[in-house]
This record gives sequence, C-alpha cells and structure tokens, in this order.
Amino acid sequence: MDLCKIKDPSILKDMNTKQLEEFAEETRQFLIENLAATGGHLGANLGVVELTLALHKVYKSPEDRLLWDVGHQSYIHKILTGRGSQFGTLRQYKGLCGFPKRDESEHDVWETGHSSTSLSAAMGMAIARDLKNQTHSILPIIGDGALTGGMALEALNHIGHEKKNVTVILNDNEMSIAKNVGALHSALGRMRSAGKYNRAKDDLEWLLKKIPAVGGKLAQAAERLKDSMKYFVVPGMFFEELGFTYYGPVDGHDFNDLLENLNYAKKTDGPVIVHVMTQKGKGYHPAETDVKDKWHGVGPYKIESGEKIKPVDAPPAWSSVISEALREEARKDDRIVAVTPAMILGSKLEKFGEEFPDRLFDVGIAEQHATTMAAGLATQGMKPFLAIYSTFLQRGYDQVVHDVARQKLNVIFGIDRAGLVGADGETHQGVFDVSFLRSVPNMIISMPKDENEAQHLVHTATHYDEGPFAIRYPRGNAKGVKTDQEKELLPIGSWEVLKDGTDAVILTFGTTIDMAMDASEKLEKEGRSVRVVNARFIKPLDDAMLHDIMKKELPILTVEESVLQGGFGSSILEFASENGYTSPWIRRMGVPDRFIEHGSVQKLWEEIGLTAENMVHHLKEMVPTKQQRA
Ligand SMILES: Cc1ncc(C[n+]2csc(CCOP(=O)(O)OP(=O)(O)O)c2C)c(N)n1
Repeated sequence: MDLCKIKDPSILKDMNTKQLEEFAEETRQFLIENLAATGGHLGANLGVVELTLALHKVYKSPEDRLLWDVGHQSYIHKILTGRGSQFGTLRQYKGLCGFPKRDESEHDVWETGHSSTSLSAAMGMAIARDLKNQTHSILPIIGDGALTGGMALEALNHIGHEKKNVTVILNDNEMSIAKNVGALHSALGRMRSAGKYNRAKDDLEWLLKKIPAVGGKLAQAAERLKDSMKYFVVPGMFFEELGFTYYGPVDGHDFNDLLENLNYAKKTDGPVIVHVMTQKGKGYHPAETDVKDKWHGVGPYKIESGEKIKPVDAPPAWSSVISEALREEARKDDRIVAVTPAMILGSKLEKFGEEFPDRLFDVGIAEQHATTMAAGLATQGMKPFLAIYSTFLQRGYDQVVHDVARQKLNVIFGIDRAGLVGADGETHQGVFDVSFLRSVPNMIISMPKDENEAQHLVHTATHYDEGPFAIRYPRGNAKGVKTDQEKELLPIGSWEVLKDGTDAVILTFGTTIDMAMDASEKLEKEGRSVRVVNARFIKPLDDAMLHDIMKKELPILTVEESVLQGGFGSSILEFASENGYTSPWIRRMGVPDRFIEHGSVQKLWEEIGLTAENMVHHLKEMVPTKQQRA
C-alpha cells in the first residue's frame, strides 16, 4: 500500500487481523526509511504501530478524541490521517511538525510536546462533552514515563473521583527515554507480571442486565462477587481503587488482544484504563536492542547498520561540557549532588552517575518535585545542581520562586537547551527563562560564551553561597576552545569587553556573540567602531560598565536569543530609565512576541532576523560613519 496516499483511517475498517499485521509491517518500514533521512522519534513510534492502528480501527477519529501525551509517538496517527506524503519534511522548516498540531489536521485535537498533560485535557473535554449532551469517546494515550508527571497523577485523581467516561490508554514500554524510575514504575511491573484479569465477568454482568425484572438483581449479585474477587485477581487494583476499570495487561503487538480489549473498553461506562505493553523500537534491530534508549530521538542514520550520521570531530556537546565541569568540582566537594527530571541521557549525566552513584538523582518526569527537592537538599547544606532544560523549567516556576529563591537557597540551575532548539519546535524552544527568571529576587543568571568560561562559571556557582545561581547553555556543540588548568572565580555581575569600539556598543551573551563579532568586523571596514561586550551575567548587570557606556551616550544594541518581552534588552532599558539616562539610543534584537515553530536553528535565526547582517543594518542606522560626521 502507498502510505502517502492514505486520506483517513477508514481504510482500516474492513481489514482483518492478517491484513492489519501486513499493514503494520509496511508502516514500520516506512518509518525506518523516512526517519533515516530526517531523524525523529523513531523508538517510541515503532513501539505503538499496532496500538495506533487498533485505536483508529475501534474508534472513529476525529469524533472520538485521541490525545497523544508528549506527542512524539503520533507519527502513525499522522500517516493514517492523510499526512504520509509530508514525512520527507518531518521536523524541518515549514515542514511536518514532530508533535500533534491542530493547524495540521482536525484529527490532532490536542497539542503536546511537554509530557503529562493529556489526562487533564481529556478531563476538560469530557466535562464539555457531558455538558453538551454528546457521547463520543475521549482517549488520552500516555506512556508509563509521562504517567510519573505530577499533572497526570492530579488528573487521574480527579477523573476517578468524577467517574467521567474517559478511556486512558497506558502505553507501558518500561522506558522514559532512559529506563523508567520510581515506585509507580515498580507498581506497573507487578501488574505486568500478575497475568491477565478475565473480563468475562463483565460480559456476564452485561448479559444478566438484559434479562427483564430479575436481571438487575442478578447483575448486582454478580457485581458484588466481582468486587470481592477483584482483590485477588485484578492486576490493576491500584487503578481500580482510584475508580478506574482496568483492562490488561494487553500485548500491544497482538491485534487480537488489542482489539478485544479496546472493544471491551468502548462498552464500559466510567473511567477506564487499558494497560498496553509495548516494546520501544519494535521491529528495528538497533533500536530494539538499545537498552539506553539512544533511539528515542535520533538524527539521520544508516538503515543497515544503525550507524548515526554525525559530523566527525565535532567539539563536545554543551551538556557534556557542563556535566564534566560539575564532575570535577564534585571530586573536591562532596556536598555537590546532581538532580535530573528524567533526562540523564540528554543532560549527559551518565559519567557523573558512574563516578558518584549515590549523588545523582533521577526523579522521573517531575520538574516541580525536582526543584523543590533540590531546595530541600540545599537547606541541609548540600549543593544541588539541577540539570533541567529551559523549556521544562517552566513547569517548576512556582518552585523556583516560592521554594528556592524566596528562601535564598543555594540551588544551581543548569539550564540546558537555552535558546532556540530547532527541530522540536514551539513546545521546546528555550526562550522564556531569561524573562521569567530575571523577575525573581536573589537569582543570578549567567551564560558562558565558550567551554572555558563554562568551567569558570560552574566553579563560581559551586563556590557561591548566597542563593540560587543559573547557568544557561544551548543545545548542540560547544566551540572547541582550549580550557584553562586553573579555575577562576568570576566576579558576580562582571562583563567582558571582547572587542573595543568607540562609536557604539553591542551587549550580548552566549550564542549570539559570534554574530556580534562578525557584525563589528564588517562595520569596522566601513568606518564604524563598534564595541562587543560579553554580558555573561544577565542578572545582575555590570552596573559600572553600563554607567560608563551611558554617560558617554554611546548607542547600544542589545542582542539575545530569547524573548524580547521582559528580557535582557528590557533590563538595559530599565537601567537607563531608572538612572535618568534619557539620551542613549537603545535598540533590542531578540525573539519576537510569538511562538517560533520547528526548523534548523540557522533557518529560525534568519526568520526572526537574529543575524550579523541585521546587526549591521541596525548599527548603520544608529551610528554615522566618520565621513558623515566630518
Ligand atoms: C515536562 C516534560 N519533561 C520532560 C520531557 C522530555 N521527554 C520527552 S519524552 C520523555 C519520556 C516519555 O516517556 P513515556 O511517556 O514512557 O514515552 P515513551 O517515549 O517511552 O514512549 C521525556 C522525559 C517532556 N517532553 N516534557
């Protein structure tokens, strides 16, 4: 079958099990071949091929609502709903989004990217459905990893209490990027090994109810019997106690088992949980045998060998640079511990964990808990380093404000993937943390220009004991510069002049420094002398340097790879206003006031005008040439 020609899931309607199996095989090949060129979330999608086909066969999308938690496993759903032909553009600029997108299809009823939101959204949709007297099914599909997220547990609690018709599909592959962790994971393990609960009793109850007059009473008796038996035979008693009817464990690669249980679920009133066992990477040997889940999200690869196609001799990833610097500090100070919300691999903390197995804590997908736990550690004199992606720190904001900063606790925030992240798009761009952290009292915010400065900043942060200290660093590879043997304590709030200039100043930090240097060189050739400052501390500002610049009334261009609203540039405007500097001309470049979609970072920079050319353009307007002045 040509998967690019599928218009909607109705093609599944008349397929028998054998045909479904063949179709599943073709879908797997399609994914393996397409993703070899584009990259993407291969492992999770290979795991849910049969599950997705079965869901679309038993239920009728979009009337029945399928909500993909995290959304990285929605590729088969996209193929079935008419988007197969776009897979060549997956996660590329203006191409198919790697996550559900309401603009793309009416079948994408809920947008995701961050985990653990689907149950709350499903509950909202269920309430709306009931208020409108509608009858469709609502099906959040959530992984065992995403289920560890606090929001999912809050929603489970509410759905069970309200007894709403919501059918939760629990996709249990025992992975959450890395091996899933936690007590809930162990509980699911017991359910997996408990064997299947025979739902025939439910059928009996349903049949008895059909017999007029006596049927109701018999059904009640059967219900009592069923309740007392359940304690002994139902593996999902945990969910049953919360008010859910449990079906499972279901073999997520066996169509007969899947279809039978989904059909039961469809007939069942109230909250239901269908516990489906799947294998991440199923059907592609390199991904199937990958215990570390390096195939969770991949770049292009060679199909035969599974070898990843990567640039040779690239400098180390920023995450490695930071975690290595931390490891060095941790050797000298045993109060240093590392905390990660389910991102040991992404944050490159494996080596830290190997060297200090008792000092690395993976708390699951639980950013709020991770932040407050770090605060708790700090109250006891420990030096927690919370490695967290910028976008996921958004989840822990109240905890940053209320628990960490207010109590002036020494938590170091290693803010990974700061700035535009590229292919993951809107839901993952790390462009808000400067604005949302800058308004928090006691917070130090910094960003290194290269790995040498990074190690000095980690050294400075681990020796700072007056409150929280954030070090931001981008996705991708560092610069490949040499690092000093001796670590330095950088004065808090100190900036660095990278290139002197007398006509104007570019204030910038992190990834945009190279562009600024480039712009300054170009302007130099045209007779404009532009200073470039590495504003490595975003908060506090280098007041002395700013006073000097503003007193001289030099035009200032601020450049940041984060949102302009409330960002670094805003803080420079505030500084001028508060200190009565009315004349300096200050312009800001940064991420505009809208969500930025997926695409390569380079393309996105061009789209939003974050380029050396644009800096040149602004500075030409702001600074007359020597000839013009003469
Ligand atoms: C709030 C949040 N934190 C972290 C992540 C990063 N992340 C993406 S997928 C994933 C694992 C999800 O595990 P699971 O739900 O079991 O899905 P699987 O990939 O195993 O199918 C994580 C931690 C995220 N998307 N959202």
